[in-house]
Amino acid sequence: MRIDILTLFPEVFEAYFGASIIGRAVSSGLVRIFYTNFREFTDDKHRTVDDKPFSGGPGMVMKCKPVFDAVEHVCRDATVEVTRVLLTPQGERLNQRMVEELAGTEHLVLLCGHYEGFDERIRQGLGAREISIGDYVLSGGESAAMVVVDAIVRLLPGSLGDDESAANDSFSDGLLEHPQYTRPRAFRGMEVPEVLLSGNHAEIEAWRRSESRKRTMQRRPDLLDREGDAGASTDNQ
Ligand code: 9D3
Repeated sequence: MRIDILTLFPEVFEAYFGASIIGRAVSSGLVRIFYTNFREFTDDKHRTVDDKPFSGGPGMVMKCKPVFDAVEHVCRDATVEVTRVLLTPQGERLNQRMVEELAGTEHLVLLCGHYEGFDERIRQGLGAREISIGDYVLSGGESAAMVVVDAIVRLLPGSLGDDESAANDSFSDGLLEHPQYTRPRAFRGMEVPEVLLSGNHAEIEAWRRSESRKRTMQRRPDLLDREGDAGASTDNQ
């Protein structure tokens, strides 16, 4: 899979994408990630990527030209279908079903905005899918792009070690994860539940399922409402 990240701040991706699961996926060639700075596609002395909104108002707006040119640049040799994603607070809210869809694409272009947003003609002309990662205000699309890439890359076959298998993930069965413990058996007076020390695997499994349900009921009843529906495990997160 190829991922292009278009941004004014390419350097912010280095540390996170160099480490852990993503770093390993990049090193092993499972995913290639390229960074392109919109500023490379300006031609004025000040390398201007933003401008004042027509008819006034607060903030600045990302200009069309550097954005269109950057997208065309990274798509120029594409032999496969390219999926374009605009990260914006007005987008469709990201969930695991969308992540799975994106993980199935061959070439993804992620556009990170800054300032108050993109000139509307970027939405119009680019044929991009618009994605938000949730209902809170970020200062730009970069951290959202990291979230999207992280969620995608761990789904790529061969990305996770056997110990990290995605099949057991909280959201793949639509319930929150059960409590987990490691040594020691007692810490500051807090004990590990007896059942987990019993060695009775059927009983342990039943305990875990019941704890999962209890925790989901308390914290995320919205997830339980959809259980049994087609696609319940993924389309509501
Ligand atoms: C005052 C209007 N604001 C819209 C809510 C302006 C605005 C705030 C923050 C415009 C852009 C941004 C920067 N945010 C993103 O680029 C962004 C984002 C987010 O803020 N929340 C959740 N998902 C995303 S994806 C990109």
